[in-house]
Amino acid sequence: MTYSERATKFTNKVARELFEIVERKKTNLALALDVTTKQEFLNITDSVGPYICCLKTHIDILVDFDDELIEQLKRLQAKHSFLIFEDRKFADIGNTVKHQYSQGIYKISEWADIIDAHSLPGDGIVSGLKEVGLPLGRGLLLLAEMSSKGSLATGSYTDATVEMAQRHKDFVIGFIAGRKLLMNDDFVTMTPGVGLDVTKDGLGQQYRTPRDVILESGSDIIIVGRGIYGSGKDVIAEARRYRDVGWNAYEERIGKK
Ligand code: UP6
Repeated sequence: MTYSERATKFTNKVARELFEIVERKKTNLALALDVTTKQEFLNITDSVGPYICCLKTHIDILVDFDDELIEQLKRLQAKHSFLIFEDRKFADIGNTVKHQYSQGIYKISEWADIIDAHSLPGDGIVSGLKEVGLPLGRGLLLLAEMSSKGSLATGSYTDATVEMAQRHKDFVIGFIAGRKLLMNDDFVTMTPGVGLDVTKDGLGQQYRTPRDVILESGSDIIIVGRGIYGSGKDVIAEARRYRDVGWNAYEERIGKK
């Protein structure tokens, strides 16, 4: 199915919006922006904004975070039209994650369209996040697999994560995983660990190509970080390159190429 056909199937508003943006901007690229200063964060977001459907943040790595940053980020979101995914990887009991999601310095629920969580603690983590996020129209991804070497999220852990998602279809929009995990098209699959030039970093990250991820493995969205903004890279040229390779792989998958 095409992204726009998929969009109509979702009951969750964020999942629908994500695929509508993908189809409108013709990009299945999410940028993983792991920089540590506001200036770099905003500059790169503004440059790459036209080529992405989603901006993935680790807001807690910014050394100079303040509330103004969130206002500036929202302005860039309105300018370029992308969803914001805070990659917080929640992993605690329901009552704790509820506070981590809505309180503290970052007040993630106020600005992040999408968040993610480990399934490790059991269903309570989803229920806790859902109490905060569902009334706000947000969506949750469960980490069913990880891209790093030696990841323990495999086999029965992955299967149980898929079952957990199916029990919470109103709020869980999909998975962080290396491949499409269910034959039906009810969930979004987003895949990190994507790169065209290198196969690993020095700390356990493993890279696959957009073609492998989208065409061979049936994922929906490629998440690319250092492949775009790594040292010496032209961020706009790289973003266009990943957008093009990702989109071509999709067109090939649906038989348009
Ligand atoms: N990420 C992974 N692998 C996972 C889950 N999340 O790499 O299984 C996240 C990292 C980082 C991004 O936290 O933000 O995706 C990958 O960045 P990179 O392309 O620079 O390696």
